Amino acid sequence: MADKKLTKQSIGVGVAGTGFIGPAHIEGLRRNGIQVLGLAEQSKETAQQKAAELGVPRCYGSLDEMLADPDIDVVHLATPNHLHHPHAKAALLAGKHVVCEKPLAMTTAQSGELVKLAAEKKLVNAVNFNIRMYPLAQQARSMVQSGELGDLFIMQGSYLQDWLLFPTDWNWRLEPGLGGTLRAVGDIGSHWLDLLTFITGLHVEEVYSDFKTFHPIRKKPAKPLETFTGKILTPEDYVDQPISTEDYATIMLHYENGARGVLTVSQVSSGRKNRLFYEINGSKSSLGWDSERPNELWVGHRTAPNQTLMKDPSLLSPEARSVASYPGGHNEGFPDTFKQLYGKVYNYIMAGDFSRTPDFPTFADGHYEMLLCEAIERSAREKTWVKVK
Ligand code: SOE
Repeated sequence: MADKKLTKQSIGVGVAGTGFIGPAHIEGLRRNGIQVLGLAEQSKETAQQKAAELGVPRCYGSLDEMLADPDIDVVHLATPNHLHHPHAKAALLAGKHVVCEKPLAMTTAQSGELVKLAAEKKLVNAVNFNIRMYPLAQQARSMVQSGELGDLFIMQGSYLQDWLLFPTDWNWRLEPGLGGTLRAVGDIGSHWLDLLTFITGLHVEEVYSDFKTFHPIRKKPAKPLETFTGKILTPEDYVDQPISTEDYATIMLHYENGARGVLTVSQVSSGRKNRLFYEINGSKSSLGWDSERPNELWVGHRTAPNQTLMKDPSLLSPEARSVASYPGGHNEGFPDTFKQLYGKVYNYIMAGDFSRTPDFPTFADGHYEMLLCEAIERSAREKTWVKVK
């Protein structure tokens, strides 16, 4: 692979996992002019069926089969969480660049190992923190970094969903063996925490968290379900399943500059489909953003009227403009963030200079998120402030 000149025409991309998020990876790649060569599933039959549905030329009945294909240069891991570490490790050892879904691993020992291995192998590594790629997330970062907000005082907000509201709602993420011992925090809280660190450049020093599992027993359907599809199932053939992971969390955050934060995360908030909200208050002004209205950024002032900045490339910083493909009034949303993320990752891969600082989230960011989540989980258990390692 080292000698092969990687271009959009020649690069070989393989995607493992075709549930809710694998097809979003495939669409994001194709919108960059990058063709997906193959996809891997748990069995050859499923892989064949999904490859036919998604128009992907090659299919593999296992990750190992995909890794053995010399034409595959980059591997996307869109599999359940417990497979991220073994699959990313195997892909790096096979000399492939890796784009992995979050969380990067099940433990910090595993995520730390992946950071080290990727550096040793000099391979490109990315974690799918796609929310950074909304144009107005990049704009918020530019505004904070250029000092428009002044000193940062307070970061607060929430990430709320309702797809696990009913005790009959089921998904693999509810099983710690597959999803990890953190659920709402690992799945969606991690996006909020990553976004706020991306925008502000500040890391969290210590945390205090409170968790609640409103449904300690859920009804598990007999057949496996893809994410979000449980809402349209008829409730039949369920079995009782004890639940140990959190439906809800509120986390107090002490950031490194003395800024304070508080985040509420829930997967049981009716009406909130997939809403990440944040507000940042600084000594000069404030910013607020809601992922369900992603093309509007609220700017709060004390001595002037508040503003709403609508996404319009002509009004954005160069960084934000680089991830806005359409003129003002032409809304960009969730699928566009995948396109923008892979645009950056593949430009970096094809440019071939891996000494350059990546302009996308890497395994190091995925590992930091794991350290933070570990502290959050410990705090909820021990009911005390916990320092992030
Ligand atoms: C499910 O909760 C999920 O698909 C997350 O895994 C994603 O990261 C988020 O974007 C939407 O919700």
